[in-house]
Amino acid sequence: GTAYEALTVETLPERLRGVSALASRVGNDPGAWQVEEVGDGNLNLVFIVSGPSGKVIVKQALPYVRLVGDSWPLPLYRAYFEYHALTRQAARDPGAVPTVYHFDEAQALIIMEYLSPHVILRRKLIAGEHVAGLAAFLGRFCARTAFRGSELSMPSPEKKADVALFAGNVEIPAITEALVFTDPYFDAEMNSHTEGLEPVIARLRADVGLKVKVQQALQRFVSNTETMVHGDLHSGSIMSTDSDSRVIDPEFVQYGPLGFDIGMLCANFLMAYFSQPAHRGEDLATYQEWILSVIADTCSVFEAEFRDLWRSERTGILYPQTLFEDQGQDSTPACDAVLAEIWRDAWAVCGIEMHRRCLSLAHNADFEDIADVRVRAPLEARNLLMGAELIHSAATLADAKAVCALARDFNRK
Ligand code: SR1
Ligand code: MG
Repeated sequence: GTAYEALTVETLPERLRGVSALASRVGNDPGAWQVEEVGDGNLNLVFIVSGPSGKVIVKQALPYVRLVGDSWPLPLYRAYFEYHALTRQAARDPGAVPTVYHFDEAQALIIMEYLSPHVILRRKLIAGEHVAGLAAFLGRFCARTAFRGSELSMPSPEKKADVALFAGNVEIPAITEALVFTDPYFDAEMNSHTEGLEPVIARLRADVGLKVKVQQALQRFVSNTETMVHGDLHSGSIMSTDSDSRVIDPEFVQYGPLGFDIGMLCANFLMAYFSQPAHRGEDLATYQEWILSVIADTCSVFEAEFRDLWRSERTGILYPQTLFEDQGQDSTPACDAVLAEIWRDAWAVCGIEMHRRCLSLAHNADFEDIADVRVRAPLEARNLLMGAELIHSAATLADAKAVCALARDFNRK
């Protein structure tokens, strides 16, 4: 194919005119296409291409980190892994991710379904909007992708081949290893934080026990290839209407711990929760409780779905029926033990994600949109302290309801 070249609004119609997957959905005359670049993430170009017959999304990787500039190169091959992640997620949880129409490896480009009237969930949470069915959708997505991407269900040779395939996605996990698991806990070059947080940050960095627990979580993240994780499942990676949601943007895909995605997801709901006092008026308490209900329900749906899949789809090499059910024995204690490890990993990742979004590179709009730092800092402090509590007590927390109770406590501090 032609050598890679980043698309622009101007060049896209001419360069993609021969792609039938695009023309058949938008219209055959590229002269009639309208192109808008709407990427608001940290890494890629995202175009909406509209024509007389419809709209599609054209997503193209840039050879550098968009947030930082060309001083930080980033391999284009990440689009290849994103494409393969989307196909696996679509198979493991049908309808949960946008349909892919076309992939061009040389151009690091994916053409996919335009979701409408979906918007980024983070914006809805900041605006105080509700999404019906959100917890059920997310709980099922996390459980299905976790279970069906693991040796609980996948044939072992297929799983190993997949682990080997995604092991080629090197630079992207390295971002998570640094920005999420390491940089918050020392004075790293790209860090930034809201003025006023210095005493809290000093407290976190002085806590050797905390750093040990974070390193243990990192060790599991880099060396435990239990399942294919989305790898960046925050509220900016979910698009919703008032009653429908999809998961997007799996370019941080890798094989990792079963509890990684749900842990990161819960962190982003908790940050939405802690930031609400700056965004809401009279409806503050009601809306904060709705966010907590989403956390609790997502986790209970995850657990119910995981147990259901355990009973109905446990066909892999792990905890085989031959060792349990076929001998008239109940495998529930084994499932309980797997879930206990999932939650231990999830709550540690949750706390770590709560730290990195306030301390390292790439903060989130929930807090960043609070212009007055005197308002923002105390809200971020609650979030940071609760994150530390989650990391310390990850192995002993009863359930998501206990996490919600903790959030209410820290929200009052
Ligand atoms: C340099 S990339 C920064 C962050 O953006 C992505 O969305 C991931 O969350 C990553 O950590
Ligand atoms: Mg992203």
